[in-house]
Amino acid sequence: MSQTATSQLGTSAIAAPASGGSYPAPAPELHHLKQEPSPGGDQNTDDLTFQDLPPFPDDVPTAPLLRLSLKKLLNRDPEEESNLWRACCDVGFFYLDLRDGSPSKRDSFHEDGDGELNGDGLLKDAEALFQLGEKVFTLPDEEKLKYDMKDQGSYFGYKGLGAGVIDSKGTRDRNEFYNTSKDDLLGISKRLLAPPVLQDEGNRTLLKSYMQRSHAIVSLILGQLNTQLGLPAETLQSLHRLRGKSGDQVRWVRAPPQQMGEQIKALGEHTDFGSVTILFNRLGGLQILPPGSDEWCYVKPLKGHCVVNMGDALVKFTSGILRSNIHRVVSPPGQQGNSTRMSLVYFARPEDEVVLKVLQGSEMIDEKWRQQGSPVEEEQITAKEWILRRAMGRRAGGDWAKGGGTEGDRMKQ
Ligand SMILES: O=C(O)CCC(=O)C(=O)O
Repeated sequence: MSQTATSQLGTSAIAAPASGGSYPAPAPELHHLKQEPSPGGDQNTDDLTFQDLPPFPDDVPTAPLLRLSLKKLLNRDPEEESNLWRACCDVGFFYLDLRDGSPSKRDSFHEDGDGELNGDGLLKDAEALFQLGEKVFTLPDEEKLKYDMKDQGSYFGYKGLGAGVIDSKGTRDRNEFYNTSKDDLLGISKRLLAPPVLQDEGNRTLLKSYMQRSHAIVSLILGQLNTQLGLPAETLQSLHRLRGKSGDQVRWVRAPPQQMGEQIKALGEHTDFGSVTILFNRLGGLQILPPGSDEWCYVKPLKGHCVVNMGDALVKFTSGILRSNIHRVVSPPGQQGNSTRMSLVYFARPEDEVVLKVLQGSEMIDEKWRQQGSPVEEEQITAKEWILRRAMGRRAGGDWAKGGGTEGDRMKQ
């Protein structure tokens, strides 16, 4: 039986706007995976549900990720800061409640891009970008394919359904991507070829706002991690400046429903290439493999929240103190499986010329390095080279082995 495609925007959608060293990934003590996430107390679960979408089933395994509050982080709540640290070291994934998350007058938040720290604004931008994504993907295939820039050695632009691979056997993926570049949108690099809908100035302004607001959250998280790691002030932030040249991008990912019985993964298991990923999901399908477990668990989408995860660059910088967890995308579970799934991602990456090696100046990182027996000499690779190598290694016809990250033997396929 074939399934009918419905849009996950629903009828009442809001109209608003290796390579080298290997990093052992020990199974940490998952105290917080044994219990329900701290839900921030009092909210009604309806506030967390996308009422216009088919329900997320309650009989599938879900990852009880910690649920952190942007508001509390902005208020420098010590317990929340410690939860953030724990989540970044233990699992490398957490929910961030963006509601009511805007700074009041706070001297400590006046860095590059901080003026854009606005959780509600980011939620609104994300809503509007889900609508814009639909417009991009409903363009005719021959139009979209004009923006596949793989042959020019670029991972920006379009990737068609099945143009990527999900395993070493070369199995094709089941999703389309469109990647837009921060540097293009902020006028730091030249403008990339794009369909008229993405050249529209209103839509460029929206994308720019979303990027700045996502980047501001990334800076906040990096600042916290910098302190916890005992690195010299601003070390991590200085490697990720909003206006520094980098491979930061906004990606839409879209996967149509599958025929009944088909179980091809939309996106194969992987760790993220960069530093911090900010992800908006409405339908299920994202799964993580919790540390020390063999069971893939769904990350249930929560309204008003984004999912944040650590990428490989932070693993390399910290000698594996921070964790980039393996994840993948399968069909949405239960009744959600009839819908086309779309997600919206901001990938923050180190600036292009940053060499991905262990950072100096933190006793904690030095100690971790020593504990690992001061492993093999690190490969000298810049963020720009690393991201390109990994992205191209996951395109059909690319070099799978070169597309690997820090996951090592955590990969199942
Ligand atoms: O679609 C998702 O939920 C996750 C996307 C993802 O992992 C990626 O694009 O790397």
